[in-house]
Amino acid sequence: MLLLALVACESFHADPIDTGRGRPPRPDTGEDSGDTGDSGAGPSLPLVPWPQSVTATGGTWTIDATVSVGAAGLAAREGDALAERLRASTGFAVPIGETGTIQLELGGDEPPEGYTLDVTAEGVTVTASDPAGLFYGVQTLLQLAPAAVYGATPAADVVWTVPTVHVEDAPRFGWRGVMIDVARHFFSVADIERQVDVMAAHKLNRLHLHLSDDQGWRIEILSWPRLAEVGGATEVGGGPGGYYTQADLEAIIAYAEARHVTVIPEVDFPGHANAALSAYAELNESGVAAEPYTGTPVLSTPLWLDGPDTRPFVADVWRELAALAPDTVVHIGGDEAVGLSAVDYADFVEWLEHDVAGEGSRVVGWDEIGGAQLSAPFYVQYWYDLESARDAVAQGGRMIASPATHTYFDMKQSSDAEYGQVWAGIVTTRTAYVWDPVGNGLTEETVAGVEACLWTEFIDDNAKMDFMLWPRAAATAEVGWTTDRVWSDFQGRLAYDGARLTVMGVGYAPDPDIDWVAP
Ligand code: TNX
Repeated sequence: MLLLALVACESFHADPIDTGRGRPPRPDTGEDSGDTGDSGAGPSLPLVPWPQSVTATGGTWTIDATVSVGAAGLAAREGDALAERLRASTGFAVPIGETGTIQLELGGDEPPEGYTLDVTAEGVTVTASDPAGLFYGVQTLLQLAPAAVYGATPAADVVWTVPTVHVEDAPRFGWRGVMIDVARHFFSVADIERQVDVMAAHKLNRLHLHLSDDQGWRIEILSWPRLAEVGGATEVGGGPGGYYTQADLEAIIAYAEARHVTVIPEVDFPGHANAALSAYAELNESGVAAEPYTGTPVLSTPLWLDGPDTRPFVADVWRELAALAPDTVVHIGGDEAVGLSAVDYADFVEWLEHDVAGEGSRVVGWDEIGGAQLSAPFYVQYWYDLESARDAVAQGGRMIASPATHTYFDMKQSSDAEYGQVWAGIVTTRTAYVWDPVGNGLTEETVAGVEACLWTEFIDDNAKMDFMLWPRAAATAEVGWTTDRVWSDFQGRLAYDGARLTVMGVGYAPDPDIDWVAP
């Protein structure tokens, strides 16, 4: 079964550029949902993702020069971030102390990441049981304010009116991710942190970095320095590539963590290993280092599994990577190991999961890992082969839903788009929104969440990254957060998200389904 999936991948990837041929339609995990037609009612409030429960109470509160933030103890970090945002955009002093006109309180009984937000004519209270909940309450408050609140410098002539509301909110899923492939094209620390800001404003909380592939190796490994030095020195198209030092990755992790985004690093083995093979001759059966690969079609050169240095090498890489991200899940890759037998593939994945990662450590693997014998806890990331993903879930894994047909944002958004893939179809904002990760035997409990994936064979700068990620990742954010969804309602609210994205400097794709609002 695994082999069949690999064969299907290989034949498909033999012709990956925009033909749309040769690809069997893949099942989604669930039925279409979130589309009950046009409700006719415009959005009451411009919130994305939509909270679980919102009551508009009909009044207004205004942020003015008297605004202050109250936040103590563990809430202080969230308070500081809010005060900083308000200072930057409004120019007000925004003092922070124990009490303020915006009060952030821990100690509520809200679920994890949940919050209660009250905006009254007098001021604002956010309560939560954890700092992430406070952070999300603050994000909702910011979305209720004029979009200029996201500005980097004080906006003149803005009346900072906020509607009064009572919001009770918590996410449907704990895993609301975006994957960025920094291997096919390299993106700097600043480029990544910029996307983290936009993600966090949409309550997305996982940043999965695809750090190695055939075309490049992007993370410094001290015990195997040529990986970064040689494997990192190229990318698709033959550009200079680049890599993160370990300090760089630690900086990204800290930046993201301050915004309640957990970084999930991935080194992709046993397939997609050409960059590693180009850095070290001894990892090749021929004894000669592989030629660097800079093409766009998926190559997926596998590791030489019988090589005497191969497993020690993989174990070293794993150890260093896991040490960089000590409290989180590490992604072991495992996709498209073209040319390996199902037995050899399973043997490698089992060794990596059992012997290297070790009991109790949480790993994620692409859906092909369902062909191995795995031990929970682990996650399986469904992108293509639902049967294999289900095999993994049957072994106690939880699923991260990334069906290519709805979450692969390297797909074109219209047939006349200048660049992008089409093998999983045209993925419009509506396509990214109208699906559900639960269904077809997968329950709310077995699904950990959702992840949007940005493969970068055709994406080589920030303008393209913005255009491909936004607004589609906002749709993913709502799929991951909101239980009851209605496309026509989202359409209306997303229009206002356009104003926010513009203020944040994000060049989003102006999907013609949306009546975009200017800031
Ligand atoms: C499949 S998804 C891949 C990637 C490609 C992508 C292009 C997955 C686990 N493998 O290597 O970049 O398709 O759409």
